[in-house]
Amino acid sequence: MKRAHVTPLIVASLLIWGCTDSDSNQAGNNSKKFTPVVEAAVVVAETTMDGRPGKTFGIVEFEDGPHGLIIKPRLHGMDPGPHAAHVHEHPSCEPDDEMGMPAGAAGGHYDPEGTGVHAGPYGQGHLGDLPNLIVEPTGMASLTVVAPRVTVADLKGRSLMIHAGADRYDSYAEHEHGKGGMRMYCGVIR
Ligand SMILES: [Cu+2]
Repeated sequence: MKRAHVTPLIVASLLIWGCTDSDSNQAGNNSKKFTPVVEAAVVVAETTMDGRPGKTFGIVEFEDGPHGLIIKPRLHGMDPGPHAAHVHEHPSCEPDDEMGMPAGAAGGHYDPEGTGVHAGPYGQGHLGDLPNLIVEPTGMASLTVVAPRVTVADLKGRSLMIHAGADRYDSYAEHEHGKGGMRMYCGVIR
């Protein structure tokens, strides 16, 4: 009995897959609206304290989707685990010598409405709060995520910051623990 239930499900899935594939091929011939478009991309580099360009790890692509900003990392050679990711307000990954902070010139989290609240991508605080970037044990990050409140237009002329640790979206915690800690990787979004 179990087999009789499972087999039609597999067949149905294959049929749906087949339809989708042929639909998108047709759309590709007749219309541009189904063609995937990279609307912005940023090269991600290691932050440094001497201002010299750090090692690069690949790119992150962005596009506007029906449910928000689609974020597609194409990165390798990174530290495995979850990393906090934010849009920071200034287009610079230069260090702040006075604060002794790598990528300090990027400023704080992009917060055009001045909420002062670090509430994550689904909250009502910083617009620049993005989902954590997941780096696999191999050092590769390729998992696509969506940030529902932000658009490609918000990103241009700012920076993408990827921190050493995970983001707990805690406004009240010290930056080192609640928001990902050190500014480890950075790229200017043009
Ligand atoms: Cu940040």
